[in-house]
Amino acid sequence: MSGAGSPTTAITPADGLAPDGRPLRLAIVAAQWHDAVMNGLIDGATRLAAEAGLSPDLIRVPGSFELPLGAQRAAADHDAVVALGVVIRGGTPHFDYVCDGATAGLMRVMLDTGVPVGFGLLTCDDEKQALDRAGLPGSVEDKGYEAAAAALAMVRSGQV
Ligand code: DLZ
Repeated sequence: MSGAGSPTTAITPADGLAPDGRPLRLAIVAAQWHDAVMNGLIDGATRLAAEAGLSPDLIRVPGSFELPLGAQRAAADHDAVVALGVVIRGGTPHFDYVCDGATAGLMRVMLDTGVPVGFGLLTCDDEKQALDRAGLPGSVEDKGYEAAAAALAMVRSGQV
């Protein structure tokens, strides 16, 4: 899937406010595998939050397979959740099980709770693909930032 064509709407502090004027509660739920890539994703989501005037809560889970439960817990007391993880293909079908479980679980959390979950799970063939999407110096995409923007956009679209 190409990242070309992603939305370019600028984020303003108004995007961080609930209709009653209080700041939105934003959680970043982040797996702990592949440190360098994860740091880039978390920085990207945090940068987006700062542009919206928000200080997100950072919740770490062991791996991407644990993202749905982390997101479900966060959805209980946040207006939006950003789920971040990196899974890199190995030599067994394990990759597919972790990616499928995490993806289906995150969708279920979003639909069951009605709380937007930004999908920042990188599913890559190798580390270079992940670094290219991590929002780091030299990266071509910034998937943590994009996932956070999507979560806030969904909060906004539910308010109209
Ligand atoms: C086990 C595993 C493997 C092999 N690879 C990754 C990975 O690339 N990225 C990731 O986020 N997590 C990985 N994990 C850990 C699983 O997501 C999970 O944490 C463990 O299976 C324990 O439930």
